[in-house]
Amino acid sequence: MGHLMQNDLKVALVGIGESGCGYVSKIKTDAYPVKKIYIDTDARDLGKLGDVEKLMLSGPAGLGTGWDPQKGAVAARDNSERIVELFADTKMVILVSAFGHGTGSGATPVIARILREQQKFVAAFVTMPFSYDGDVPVAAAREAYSLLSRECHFLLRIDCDRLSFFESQGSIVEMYEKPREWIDCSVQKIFSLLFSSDENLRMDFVEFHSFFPVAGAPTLFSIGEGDGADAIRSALDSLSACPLIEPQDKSDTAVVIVSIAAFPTGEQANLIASGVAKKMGATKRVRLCYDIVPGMGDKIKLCVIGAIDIKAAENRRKKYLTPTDVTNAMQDSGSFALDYTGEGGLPIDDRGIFEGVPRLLYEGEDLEVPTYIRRRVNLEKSLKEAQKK
Ligand SMILES: Nc1nc2c(ncn2[C@@H]2O[C@H](COP(=O)(O)OP(=O)(O)OP(=O)(O)O)[C@@H](O)[C@H]2O)c(=O)[nH]1
Ligand SMILES: [Mg+2]
Repeated sequence: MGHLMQNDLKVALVGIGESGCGYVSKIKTDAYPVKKIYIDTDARDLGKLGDVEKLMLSGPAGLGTGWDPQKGAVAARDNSERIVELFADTKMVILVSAFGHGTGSGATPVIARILREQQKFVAAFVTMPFSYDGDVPVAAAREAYSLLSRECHFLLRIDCDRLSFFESQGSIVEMYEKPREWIDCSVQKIFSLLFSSDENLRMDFVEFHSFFPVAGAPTLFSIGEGDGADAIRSALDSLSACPLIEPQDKSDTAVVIVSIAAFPTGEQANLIASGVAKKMGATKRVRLCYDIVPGMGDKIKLCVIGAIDIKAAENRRKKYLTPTDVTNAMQDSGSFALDYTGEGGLPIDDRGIFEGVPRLLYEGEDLEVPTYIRRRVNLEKSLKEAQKK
């Protein structure tokens, strides 16, 4: 184990459901004070993981939930005392789950809530299914995400469709590997920030927590790199092309942590800090940490981790909401699941082929969405009426 300054910080890395457990089993944690815990409703899948710390959610007879998130949620709720006990000595919990079927989608938001109520810092890394996984998993994942987003201090959503939009297509097996790789890499970033033996990189947990003080604020996460004479500019530019970043949220970023894999000069550090603030809209605080990797040459890697200013995001989104949506949203404070746009509430995520295209917002309207959808024109009815004339 490396030289640790945060011996008192106990972190649990938790896989939930078959794929969530699979992701966690491959994340290397040997160098850190992190315990892995595996949670599932499927006895056979848990058994395959061998001699590891596990929690079998009793209820669905050890057979999984058969894609039913309701069963996953009930199983987690029924086991809440065991969950509280299991994490009694843990300050920070990182939940990892693949949304779409029953255990991951149903149990994760419930577990997050139980732990948040126990005053834990709750982080979650979740994957959203490919749209070709089918309508039922996609709908289950959206519902789960909306619930989970209220419970986490830090929530990173890895959208499989967005990954395939940004990354070159491979076989199905390769495409399934991509979300796992992104989860691995982003979880490792958090670990190196919290546990690095290098104090230029390491961040005290209290300071880290101060970047994400409340549950419910969306998280920003992006990785970019550049090399050569223009390394900083290309690294900054590539931040916008990272498939983990949600473009519409950038302008409401409150604070960011930037981890830089290279030791910049003072002038370069200034350029990076002001470039990140400009690109990400960091209005309050930019904190640079240096993750020096030998042999980087003239390459610069940036990892930007930030918190979206929930108040600013809510104010901005009010423009796209009907009065009823706003009232509901205000009552439900802490939630940022205000994903409705346009009169009458067209779900933002239902942009069909426009998904993955950055939003082009103008006076409260997303111009990437065709006018007839924005104005809610019933094409069939209009055509019939036109034919009658
Ligand atoms: N990225 C990725 N997704 C997968 C993989 N295997 C399954 N999935 C998707 O992950 C989601 C959750 O699947 P599982 O983890 O098997 O489901 P579960 O949470 O155990 O839920 P139940 O078995 O229904 O109780 C689904 O949308 C699957 O399509 C994989 O290898 N990689
Ligand atoms: Mg399962």
